[in-house]
Amino acid sequence: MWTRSAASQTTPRAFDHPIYVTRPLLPDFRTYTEALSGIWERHWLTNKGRVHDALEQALREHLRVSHLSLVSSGTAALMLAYRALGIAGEVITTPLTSPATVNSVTWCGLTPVFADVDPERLTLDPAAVERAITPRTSAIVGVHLYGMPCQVDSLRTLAERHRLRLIYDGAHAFGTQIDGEPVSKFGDATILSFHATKVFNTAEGGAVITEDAEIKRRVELLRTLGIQDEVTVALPGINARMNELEAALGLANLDIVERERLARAEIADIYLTRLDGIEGLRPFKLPARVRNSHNYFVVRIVEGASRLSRDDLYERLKSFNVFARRYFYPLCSNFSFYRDLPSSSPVNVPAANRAANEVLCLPLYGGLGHDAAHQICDILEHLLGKPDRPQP
Ligand code: T4K
Repeated sequence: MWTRSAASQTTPRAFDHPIYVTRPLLPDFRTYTEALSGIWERHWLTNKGRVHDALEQALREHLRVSHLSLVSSGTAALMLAYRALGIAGEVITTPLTSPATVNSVTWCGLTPVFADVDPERLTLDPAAVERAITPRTSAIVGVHLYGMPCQVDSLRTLAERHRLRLIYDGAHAFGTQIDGEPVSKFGDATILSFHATKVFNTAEGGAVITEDAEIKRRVELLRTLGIQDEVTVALPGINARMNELEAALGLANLDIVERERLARAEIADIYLTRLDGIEGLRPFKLPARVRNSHNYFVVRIVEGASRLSRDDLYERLKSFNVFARRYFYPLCSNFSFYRDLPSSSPVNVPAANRAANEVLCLPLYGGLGHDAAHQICDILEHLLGKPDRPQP
């Protein structure tokens, strides 16, 4: 059991260097440069290179999915998925997400319609989705936010009943499983982001996953300008390719990603144990049946119940050199270019508005180390008060 350090009795010390919300996973430098030497020898840099294809295959096996197509980013993956599925008209989605989820809808000439989230899970509330369906609705885009899976059974039933396409933004859910089932098996397609800040990264990159061979075929045409062969352009595609340098980073990172996930799990355990009982601070926990991607460690600072507001805490942490993040504040429905949509009214999305004002992501990455995690807990105790629970 953790015994409180002497440091927490007085003002804890600040870090002597900035501690960010995350730090990209990187392989041993030599491992990466050795992979690069093959690329140099082959003089093959992009357009479905050998390393690219090897990474696709390795990820298919790692994630246990039928089809996985690498692309240049999670945002591109979303756009290609909407296009490949022939989505038109209105798309129901959550406002509590990265701008990528919603802006990609807009970039495809579609109209986002916001539905509220479940107040505890913070993923789309199926009842709110049902209320948002109109004759113009063609798809639902759910986000497995912070690795919390959407209510996949209810959303599937809803999508089938109303003949809607179902797409999941799994940018935070690399390797997430529900009862041992890969989360990317649900829906017509799932997208992943391999941005530097994701638990598995290729610096920039992403993927579209599907069980449907025709969707995969269309995604792969669309990611490469629609070019089928030298004289046939079959679809109005864009350039959303992943290059060999990124794919090589991915292959090397894939070897160490499970070790990283476990190291993050240990840090998450320290946070959970130490922060339990701090007044007004509620850790965001995934159900036991979910295998956690550990992309983020999220707490909610409950308005009125905590000694500091979420925003004051966020600022005070900076004075200790701790740079937590308020993902996803401001809420997408409050952006200047979305707030006039009828579905953006705070009355329509109250749980999302509340969460956007309460959520704080604490630093989480394997290299953070246990001592630093304890030091962050000391700082939080100092700022918010000691846990209200029996002391050892
Ligand atoms: N769907 C969802 C639900 C998403 O969250 C995202 C992306 C997407 C879709 C789209 O995927 P991509 O198209 O991006 O592949 C970051 C990422 O840029 C973004 O990928 C991510 N979500 C979002 C949640 O976070 P910022 O603005 O927070 O990034 P930044 O640069 O402030 O980085 C955060 C911290 O990480 C920094 O304070 C320091 C550290 N860092 C960052 C980078 C890039 C490093 O130490 N090294 C680095 O190279 O957006």
